[in-house]
Amino acid sequence: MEYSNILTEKKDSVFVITINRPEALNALNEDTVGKLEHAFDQGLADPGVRVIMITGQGNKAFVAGADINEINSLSSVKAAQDKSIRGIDILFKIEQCDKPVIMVINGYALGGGCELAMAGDIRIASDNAKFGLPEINLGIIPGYGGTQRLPRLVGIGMAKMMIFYGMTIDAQTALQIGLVEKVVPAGQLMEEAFSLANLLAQKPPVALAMAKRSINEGLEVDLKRGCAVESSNFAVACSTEDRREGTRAFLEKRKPQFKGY
Ligand code: CO8
Repeated sequence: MEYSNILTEKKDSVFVITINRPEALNALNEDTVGKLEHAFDQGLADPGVRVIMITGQGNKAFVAGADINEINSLSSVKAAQDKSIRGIDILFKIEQCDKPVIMVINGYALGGGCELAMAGDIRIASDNAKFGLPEINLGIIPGYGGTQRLPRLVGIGMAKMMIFYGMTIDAQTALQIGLVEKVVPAGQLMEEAFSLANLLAQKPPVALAMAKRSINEGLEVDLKRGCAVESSNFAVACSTEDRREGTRAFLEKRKPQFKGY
């Protein structure tokens, strides 16, 4: 399904979702959030989709945050909390799904945009991208999980610096502190993102899903329980035909042909 503010495209086994409100620097209003979830569900449900990419339209912004007009007109404490919980739930869906999600950050990733980016598995950014959680300057705090995911990614001190001061940092700094995994020239962003996605699409999907679950779930518990989570997921990966194929291919000194089960 196509919407004006969310575009989707399937290229082989990669599903690309583009947030398309360039006139508002792709800010997430309620309508866009709902359609983003719908598009994401579409990618998840399609068995031919191995990797999901999320990006922003144009060359200026990934997402410049939640829509400030809507935050300005929030009418009650409950409305604010509901709005925050709705966004948080969608970002959990993105973070916890079994398919790898690559965030392709083509410009400003501020506030809710930075929070969206942090819910992905891998972040690749153009060299003109800028990151920050500037909510403090609006008299609020991050509300889509930013106070939780930023310190997990970059450490407590840097997260407090960025959130307390509402700092904006450039792509190279984001790379240095671990907020993104790769920075490329703006003109090469999509090409590089597809090359990352296509490599992932060739990996055995059950093993990928088990690796993703193990890392995500393991980070929420102590080391011993995390290793138990890994062990169960290891067993699931071992039950696949792809395990037989991967190990056989190694022994036969050839490239594996993974089937996806
Ligand atoms: N919301 C609504 N409109 C926006 C937003 C936004 N977040 N960001 C930009 N726009 C609009 C501008 O109002 C402007 O519209 P118009 O042309 O009609 O005046 C248009 O986009 C272009 O923006 P600028 O003219 O400001 O472009 P500049 O190049 O001068 O500046 C910036 C670019 C620096 C990115 C600037 O637009 C900016 O600072 N934007 C706001 C960034 C921000 O504060 N983001 C955080 C928002 S709050 C948030 O995300 C909370 C998340 C959790 C919410 C939980 C529940 C709601």
